[in-house]
Amino acid sequence: MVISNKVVVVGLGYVGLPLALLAERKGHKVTGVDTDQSKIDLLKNKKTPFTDEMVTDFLPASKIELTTEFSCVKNSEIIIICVPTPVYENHLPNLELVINASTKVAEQLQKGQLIILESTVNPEVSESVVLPILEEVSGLKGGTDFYLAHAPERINPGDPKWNVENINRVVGSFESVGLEKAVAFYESILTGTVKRMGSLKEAEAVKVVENSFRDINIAFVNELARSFTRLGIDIVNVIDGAATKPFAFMAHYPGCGVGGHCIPVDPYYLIEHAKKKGFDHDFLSLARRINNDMPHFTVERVIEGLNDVKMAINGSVVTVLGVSYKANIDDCRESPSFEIIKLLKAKGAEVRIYDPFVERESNVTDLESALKGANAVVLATAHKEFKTISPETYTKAGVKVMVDGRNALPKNEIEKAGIIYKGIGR
Ligand code: SAJ
Repeated sequence: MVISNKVVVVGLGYVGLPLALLAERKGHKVTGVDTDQSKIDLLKNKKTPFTDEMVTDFLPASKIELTTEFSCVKNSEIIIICVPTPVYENHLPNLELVINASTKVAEQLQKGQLIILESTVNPEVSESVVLPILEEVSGLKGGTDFYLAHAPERINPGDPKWNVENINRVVGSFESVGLEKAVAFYESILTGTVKRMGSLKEAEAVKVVENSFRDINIAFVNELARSFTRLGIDIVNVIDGAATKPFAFMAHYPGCGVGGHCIPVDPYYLIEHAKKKGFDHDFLSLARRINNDMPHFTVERVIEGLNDVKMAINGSVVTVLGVSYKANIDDCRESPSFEIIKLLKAKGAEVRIYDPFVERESNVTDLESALKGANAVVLATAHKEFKTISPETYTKAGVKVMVDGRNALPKNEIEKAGIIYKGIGR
């Protein structure tokens, strides 16, 4: 059954924009709302402030309405909130954008409308923060006058295989009418499956659990990397070996740190929420500490490498290649590169920064000037361009030490070129 709804998507970032374009392609009448006028102007000119294949493919032909005004909510049927939920310095969840968006939507709320929150939040936010705002500001009753569901976003930036259309989703609500309306909407746009959860809290918990699962697994191999450095065992080879086991093992790989707007953030939502209920997630907190300490371990590797060539880090020129939090995208939120740069500078190094995807954070404009005269190089992001640099390029530039923060480079070839190689666990 083909359904066509009037849909408003609030927040046109990595999550909202691909979703808005997909809903349009599947026959819905879509309006995109964003409070950032410059982003709206950019999108009206068919440009996007970030890299995403689906957006690049479908934005040019799209006819979605684009506005900063929430008045469009009035005559819509489904409103989907996709605003960021970062953490404060103390890692507590920052719900300001969710609260602002919910309030603006509530001011326009009409009977019969369905609101779906896609932003990642800790359990209970939908029912204890969003629902009360919607009811108090609109004067309407949730579950009878309007409906609320939570469908945590699962966008994976830069993933060539999994996209907003084919990724399976979960949906939860506090009553069955809203749940079924939300399930019907997602089933009308997705080729992936849609799983009904038992409550708003269960749907919220799915997201923080799946990302905490990833964080603890990365922490596991990061701890192994530090241990195997002392044991003289190549952790990457060992993980690849373990990965030949066809069941009960899922490979994760050590690195110079864990960045992004999901993995290093979402576990804190669970940690802080459970703490308020009297439970301390010792294990999740330890995993966060292990992962947050990888930039420090990476800088230790720089110091060791320079020591091997009888140089001090103080006064050395160290080039950091990569600021994005993961390869071949321009997103540098929570990137470990920033901590690595800070630690290197604190040790007295002159730090050069080069990332072809993130010019605004680079202090050199090309690879040649990034490498020329550098004593040591840290590969912090495994961008395609960096993986094809020949060892000779480094030796010609005078580089003595290579710290491979993503274990992405040919260790033997680099060592054969007479450069000290330090990996993360190899
Ligand atoms: N990282 C490691 N070792 C690993 C995997 C990742 O150090 O084995 C680091 C990355 O370098 C990066 C950070 O962790 O700095 C996060 O990497 P990520 O691959 O998890 O990328 P994200 O943040 O884009 O995570 C998304 C998440 N998707 C959603 O939240 C919707 C996550 O749930 C996915 O598991 C992940 O993509 C994925 O599988 O690629």
